[in-house]
This record gives sequence, C-alpha cells and structure tokens, in this order.
Amino acid sequence: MAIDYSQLIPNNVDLSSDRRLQRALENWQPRFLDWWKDMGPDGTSAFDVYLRTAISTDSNGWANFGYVKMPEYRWGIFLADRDPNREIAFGDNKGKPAWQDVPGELRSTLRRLIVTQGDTEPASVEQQRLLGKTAPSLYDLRNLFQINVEEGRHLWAMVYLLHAYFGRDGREEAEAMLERHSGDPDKPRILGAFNEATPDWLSFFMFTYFTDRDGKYQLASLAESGFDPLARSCRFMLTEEAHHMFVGETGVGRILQRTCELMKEHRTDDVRSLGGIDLPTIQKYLNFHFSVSLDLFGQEASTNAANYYTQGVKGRFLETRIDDDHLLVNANYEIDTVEDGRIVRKAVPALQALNERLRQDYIDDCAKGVLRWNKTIERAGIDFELSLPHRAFDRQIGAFAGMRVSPTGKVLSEAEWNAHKDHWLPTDEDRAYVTSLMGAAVTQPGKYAHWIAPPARGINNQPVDFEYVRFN
Ligand code: BYC
Repeated sequence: MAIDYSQLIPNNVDLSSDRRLQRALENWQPRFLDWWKDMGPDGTSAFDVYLRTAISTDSNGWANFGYVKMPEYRWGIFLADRDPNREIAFGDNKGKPAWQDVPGELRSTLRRLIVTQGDTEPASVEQQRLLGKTAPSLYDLRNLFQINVEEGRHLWAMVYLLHAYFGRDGREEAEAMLERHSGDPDKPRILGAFNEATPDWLSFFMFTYFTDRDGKYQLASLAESGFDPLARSCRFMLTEEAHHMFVGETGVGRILQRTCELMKEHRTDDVRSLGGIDLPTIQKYLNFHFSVSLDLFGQEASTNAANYYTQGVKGRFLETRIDDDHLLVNANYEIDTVEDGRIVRKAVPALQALNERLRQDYIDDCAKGVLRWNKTIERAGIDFELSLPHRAFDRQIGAFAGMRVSPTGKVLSEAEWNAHKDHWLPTDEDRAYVTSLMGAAVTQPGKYAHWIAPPARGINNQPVDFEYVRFN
C-alpha cells in the first residue's frame, strides 16, 4: 500500500478522511519536533544523512535511500496491509474476526501495552543522544541516526493508535510520552533498561544487539494481537527493527575483529596498552546488557501475561506457526524459579509461563550471534569464548531479583558475590577506559577509529568510504 506523502503527516491510513484525528495528530506533531530538537541527536539539525525512508510498506518500497536533514525526516504512520479475513489466532476469542476497534473491556489493558511499547522508543533516542559526538566513522554515525529516526517513527506508530482508538485518554498518554525522559529521577521511562545510560559505542552495540532484540520479540507477540491495527503496526515496525539488531551484531563483531588483530599482531593479551577493547571487558558488557534485557520480559510466572493471552491481546512468538490448541488451558511449561533460596526447574501452567517462554525464544536467538562472534575469535586462533550468562545472573525483575548468582548459575553468598562481581560486570574503571577510547567523531570518509574494524560492506551497496553524513 503506497504511502501518501502529500500530507503533513505521511500515512497509509487515509488520515485525511478523519479530520478530527488528523487535526489532533497535527497538533502533536510540533510537540514531537520540539522533543526531537531538545532530546534527539545533539547538534545535528544541519547534517545531511544518507537515510532510508519508507515510501510504501511492501518489499520494494520500504527502503528508499537518500540524503535527509533529520528534523525534516518524514515521520509518519505506516501499517502493514490489512488481511480482511484475519482471525484471532489464540485465547478465548480464537477463530473470531480480528477486532478493527478496541473491545470496551480490553481498553485499559491494550492502552497499557501500547503505552509501554511506545515509551521505549523515544527513551532509546534519549539514551543515544550524545553518541554522535564520538562516532567511530561516518558509516557508524549514519547507522546511529537511521536507528534514531526509526525509533522516532515507532513512537509515531504507537501515538497514532492512542489518538485513533483511545480518545482523550489516548491523547493524554501521547503527551506523557514526551514528558517522561530516560533516567529522569522524577519522570523516568517505564521499563528499567530504558533508564540506563548508553554512554559509549560498545554499550550502544550491545544495546542494539540485546535490547532491540527484546523489541523484536515483544513486537512479534503484539503482531499476533487480536486488535488488528496494533498487529499491523507492529508487523511493519519489525521490518525496520532487523537493521537495528544488524548494527549491534556487526558492531560488536567488528570490535572483536579489531581486538583479535591487535592481539595477534602484538602477541599479547594486553590490548588496552594498544588502545583496543580487551575480550574480558567485552564479556562484562555483554553480561550487563543481556541481564538488563532479560528483565524486560517481566515475571517468570505472570497472571498479566496469562490474561493478555486468554483475552487475545498478546500472543506468543510466531503464534500461528505453533502446533498446539492455542488455548493452553491444560498445558504446562517448565521454568526455572526459586525455592528456598535454590534455583529449581518446575512445571507451571503454560498460560502463566508466557513471559518465560518468550524469554527462552529470545535467549536462543541471542545465542546465535554469540556463536558468530566466537567464530571471529576462533578464526584468529585465540583461545577465548564469549558466553551468555545464566538467566538468573544480576536480575532486578522476577523470581531471581535480588539473588546473588554467578554467570554459570551458581547461587552465591553476598561475600562471594562481592569478591567476584568486578570480574563479571563492568567496573567504573572499565567504563572509564572504554569511554576514554571514544575520542572526537571520526568524520573522514573511509576512516575508522583505532578500536574497531571497518564493516565488510557499506549501506545500500555503497562503498565503505562513502560520505554517509555531510556536515555542512
Ligand atoms: N521494568 O506480570 P509482570 C523495544 C512490572 S523493547 C519495570 O511480569 P507483564 C525497544 C509490570 O509492569 C520492547 N517494571 O508484567 C528496544 C507489572 O506491574 P504491575 C518494549 C516491570 O505485564 C530498543 C509487574 O512488574 N515492549 O521495543 O506480564 C529500542 C508484574 O510483572 C518490568 C514491551 O515491553 C520491567 N522490566 O510483563 C527501542 C511490550 N517488568 O502490573 C525499542 C509491552 C515487569 O504490578 N509490554 N514490570 O503494576 C509488555 O508486554 C509487558 O508490560 C512486559 C511486562 C512484558 C514489559
């Protein structure tokens, strides 16, 4: 479905046929732009950035490349095409036609999920707002900005739903989305990971690998929703999300490659003396970002999750491809939980375990990239393996919150934890070292900071020394 760009707000939802809604969103638009100016990428309004912009939601049109000044980016409302025969695939309403409007009894549940999803999008832009100052290359700078404008668009996706389907409450929630800020002590973002700082590029790549991947799994579950406009919004958002995780995986991969080159060339493990990021530090950052992202899936046993499913509001990952009754009333699922201070495996009603099931799908996916990273280390002939820490390691949400658990899953005393935690999580000194590498942005086409290898290929078949950002 082609996107109408003649409108103030580009869209494929026939916005001009609903003047009230159009006016309400046109009122929100300048507030969004003010927020972008204040909280978006710092000092970048004059840059021409080689960005992709969607011109239609099909496979030919969603990736259209050209130079754009970011404040002029055409943020808009793009839903995947409607399937007129779509049925709800799970829960008590299974087999009924997907809802084109919000069922009254599900109003507050749906609003809450949409607000939680929407809140993460501007949060990540806020977290990343200073990274451009220390970009390791034009290629990386452009990727950062691509992610930022698309997270902005994902906010638009959720704000459209709030305005179109939730009346005055929805409009108020849309305003509040621009009033909470990442890390703000008075008005923080809703979910923990989105109040953490992203102060350096190793953190950024870990965030886009691990935390954006939570986005993939949450969006995929919401793409199964019985509320069709939400499902269609999320389906299109997922298309864009893939690039964000690509940036994370290849970013960490390129740091590893550079580290291994330095180790081999100088026959030493002491990479810091050579201005690289040593492998143990990379493992510590991985541990931190993985466990913070695991928290985003909520409690292991959750009545909320059971209700979302039974009501047809939020499904499982690839729900329609799973071969079972899609009701789960009589099914069990095994989860790790805590009993008497020990981690035990236990069967619980499958409906309650849906957060944990999604978390497991996510962990399996995370592990694939770690295998690829390890291949890079192995190819260099270096004896070191990265690994995902145990799911109970350093958790703040769920059954393991507050427990002391090693990366291999051993329950520890407070004293044991204190004796080892600096080997497992980034210390102030590690963070200071990584930050010290983030010098002024590298702005010469084809040049890369010392601590990261160039990418294997450029964006949209452009060479790696292409002028991805023009500073004017
Ligand atoms: N932090 O029953 P539970 C993305 C609360 S990322 C703080 O497990 P539920 C992106 C919870 O609210 C994807 N609080 O809850 C990535 C509940 O509170 P109440 C974002 C938390 O609802 C990168 C209580 O604890 N999308 O897109 O089953 C860049 C009980 O918990 C947290 C979504 O998250 C937490 N981490 O599960 C840009 C999808 N976890 O009821 C973007 C929408 C739980 O006691 N959200 N709590 O007051 C959801 O599906 C659910 O809200 C959650 C939580 C899965 C997050």
